[in-house]
This record gives sequence, structure tokens and C-alpha cells, in this order.
Amino acid sequence: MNERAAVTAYIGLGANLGDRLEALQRALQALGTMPGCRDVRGSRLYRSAPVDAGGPEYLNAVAQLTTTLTAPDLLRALQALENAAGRQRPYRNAPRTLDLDLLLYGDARIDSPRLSVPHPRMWERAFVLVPLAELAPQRVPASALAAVAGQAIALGP
Ligand code: PH2
Ligand code: MG
Ligand code: MG
Repeated sequence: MNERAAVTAYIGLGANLGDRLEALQRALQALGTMPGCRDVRGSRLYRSAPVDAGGPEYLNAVAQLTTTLTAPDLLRALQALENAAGRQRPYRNAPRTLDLDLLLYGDARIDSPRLSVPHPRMWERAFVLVPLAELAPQRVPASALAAVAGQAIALGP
């Protein structure tokens, strides 16, 4: 049998509608039971004001997992979890019950109409880089963290 190599991927989790803590906790659990995914680790949780968006405060975290899914298959699985959490998409950056962004997929660089990896805006966002650096400090240069140090984020749900 041909086994695909396992890849370490990082997922950004966010919610600013409904029970945000429950949504993020359920999503972390669901990632661990997805076929082709294992060894899920979650960062701590962070609160921050919406960046380039309106609505209530966000709760964010980052998850690390090992996967044998391709990046497009992983993206589809993440979108299925968003939909199962009642995610609506009335307009760009609308408040949401669950957002799952594929941040990094191993060292892959992907630029397709549906998927860009590394996530194109992750380097501008403290709510991504700070929890990512907890799990994978080697993936976040000190200069990138310094560049977002002015953005207010707080620990905890
Ligand atoms: N997600 C966005 C836009 N703005 N702001 C915060 N604080 N957290 C987010 O997850 C977030 C955001 C689009 O996905
Ligand atoms: Mg997002
Ligand atoms: Mg998204």
C-alpha cells in the first residue's frame, strides 16, 4: 500500500459569536478525531478585538496536528467543521461562530484560487503569531513577533 507521508500542520481557530469557548473546545476535539489526523495540541486561548472587522471580541487559539490528508482535503475537512458549527458567510470578515484557517502545512507553499499557504495574513496578526509561537517557536521569527507586539491580546477565555 502507498502511505502518504505525515505532515505537521497548524490551524488558526477563532470565534466571536455564540459560545466562543465551547466552539473552540469542540473544534479542538473534532480535529483529533478527523480521519487522517492525530497528535492534536492546542495553544492557550487569547482574547482580542476584531482586526479589520467588526462585531464582538474574538477568542482565538492555534492547533498543531499531524496529518496524512492533502492540504485541499484538510481544508475541506476544516470547512465541514465550520459549517457544522453554524458558520454563516453574509460578507467578508463577518462575525462568526467558528473560523478554522490552515496556517502552515509542513513547509509547503501553496497558491491556488482556493488555498494560500502559509496563510497570507498570518504574519500581520498577533492573535495568530502569539499562540503559534507557543506551539512552534521555530516557525515564528522573533522579528515577526516584534512586528505585532503593538497589538493588544489578552490570555484566557
Ligand atoms: N479573524 C478575521 C478578521 N479579524 N480579528 C481577531 N481578533 N481574531 C480573528 O480571528 C479575526 C479577526 C478573519 O478571519
Ligand atoms: Mg480567519
Ligand atoms: Mg477563515
